[in-house]
Formats: sequence, structure tokens, C-alpha cells
Amino acid sequence: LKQIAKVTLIGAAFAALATPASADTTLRGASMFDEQHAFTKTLMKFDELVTQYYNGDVTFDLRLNGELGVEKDYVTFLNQGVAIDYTILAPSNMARFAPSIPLMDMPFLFRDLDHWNAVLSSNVLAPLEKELSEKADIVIVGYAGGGTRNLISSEKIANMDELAGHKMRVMGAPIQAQIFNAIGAAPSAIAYNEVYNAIQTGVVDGLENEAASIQNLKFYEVAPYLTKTAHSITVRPIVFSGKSYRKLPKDLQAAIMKAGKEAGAFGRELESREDAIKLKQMADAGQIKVSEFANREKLLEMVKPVQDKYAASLNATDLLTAIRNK
Ligand code: MAV
Repeated sequence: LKQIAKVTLIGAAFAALATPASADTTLRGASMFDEQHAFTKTLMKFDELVTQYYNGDVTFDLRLNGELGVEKDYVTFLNQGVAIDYTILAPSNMARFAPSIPLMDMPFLFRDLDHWNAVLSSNVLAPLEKELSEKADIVIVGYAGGGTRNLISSEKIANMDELAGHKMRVMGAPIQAQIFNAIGAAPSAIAYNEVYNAIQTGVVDGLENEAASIQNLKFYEVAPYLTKTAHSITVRPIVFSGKSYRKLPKDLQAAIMKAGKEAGAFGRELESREDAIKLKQMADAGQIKVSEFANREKLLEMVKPVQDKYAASLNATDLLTAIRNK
């Protein structure tokens, strides 16, 4: 009997070594905003859903308020597999790693919310996801976004004349600067966490952004004039570092993919629904003064050749046509 007990004990010790009881995985996420922003709510929903769909132990450590920097930093972290495992990123902040990815969020790509919805509920963006995975080692697990971007500036910009030479901040992707150049503005790429100060000190007179972020980061304090150019409806992938993702057990990977799709849909519904509400809140509070842009159709005409040229340079003319035809 003694002998059997000893064998069993050794067996148990071996089993413990082979499958460490720990298996507790901690995944760190990052948001540039506080708990009120749709991105933070989307990431919190993602954490909750992964926990629900995964049978093992997983813990989330979501850092808010730009504690770990801005998207420009996050993309480098994800690529290198350091500091964070997941976040939400503007495609135009990933251009350095995958030149085609900003195609999915270039200005004037979507006609309206229906078009945007049709694109995001199809798999037409799959070639761009593939490029991002191969070149940047970043995995898209879902799509959030749904804010409408407008101009916001320290002076009123409501027509083509006022737009001419307007100094404005744009995101880092070259296509962003090309498009705003084409409509007569004077764009420069500035890191997001330096924009408030750049406006305050007159380096630029404004930026373009969506209601949720204008409200969360209080850009209206330095740029109270909002012009409804409605030039972008945001596409904001929920992204994972490939290096982190590959280390995870298969069933956790599956839970992440399922949760990513659902959290993305949750975030898109939330942000697109809240967009007009937030604009109204800021207008009612006297934080922003809203104007229409006199000749939006003209802007569309001016940017189309720039979009076409960019797509051609990436060998993505068919993809752009497919997106437009959705
Ligand atoms: C908004 O806060 C978001 O769309 C975010 O994803 C972008 O990075 C940011 O604007 C920006 O303009 O850089």
C-alpha cells in the first residue's frame, strides 16, 4: 500500500509539472480616453466577453487616459510585442507598418452610415487585414468606430475660401495629408497628444476629429468652431499583437476572435448613435459653434483623383472599386 501511495504521489507531481496549474494569463490593453469614451467602453466590453467565452483564467489590465501613450506608440508596442497586448487603432496611425491599411479610413471613402455598415459587415477589407498581419504582425479581431469626423478650429472655416491655407493637424498617414492638401488646406502630421498645445500656441489652427474624442479631450477649449464636413465615418479596428496572440491557448484565441467581433459591433452601434447626441451636448453647453460647409460636393470631386492615385500606387484599384460599390 505504501508503495502504491508513493507512485501516485510521484505521478501527481509529474502531472503538476507538465500542466502548470497557474495558466493564468494577463492581457494588457490601452485607451487614450477615460471611462466615458466609446473606445474604452468597447474595450471593457471586449474584456467582459472574452472572460465569458473562455473557460480558463484570464485577467485584463486595461490602462486608460493615455497612461501608456497614444496610438502612434501603441502601434509600435503591438508590432514589437511589448507593453500592451490589445487596443483600438485608427488605420491611419498604422501606415508606417502597413502602407495599404489607411485605405480603410481615408476621408470621403464612405457615402453614409449605410455604406459604412455594408462595408464593415462584408469581408471586402480582408486583403488589408492580411497585409497588416504579414507586415505589422497585428491581428484585427473586430471593428469599432462609427464617429463622423468634422473640422474643428480656432476660427470659423465654412467655405472653400476660408479653407484655403487653413493650418490643420492630420494623422500620420501620407494619404491624410494628400487629401487635405487637395482641398486647399495646409495639413501637418502632429502626434495626437500634442495637438491641443499646438492649437493653443498657434502652430496649427485646428484638427479634424469625431464628437466622442472632441468631447473627451476637450479640444473645443482651444478650437470651438466645428464645421460639418462629415468627411469620414471612422473605422477603428480592435487589434491584437500577433506576438502576444500566438502565445495564447487555442481556445483563448477563439474566445478573443468571437469577443472582438461582438465588442466591435457593440462599439459601432454605441458611437454612431451617440455622435449626434454629443455634438448637441457640446453645442447646448456653448462649447462649440456649429456651421455647415458651403460646398461639400466640391470637396468630394477634388479628393476622388487623390484616392484613385493612392489606390493605384498600392495595386488596390479593384479593392477601392469593391468598397465604393458596396
Ligand atoms: C480620435 O480620437 C480617434 O479616431 C483615434 O482613433 C485617432 O487616433 C485620433 O482621433 C486622431 O486623430 O489621431
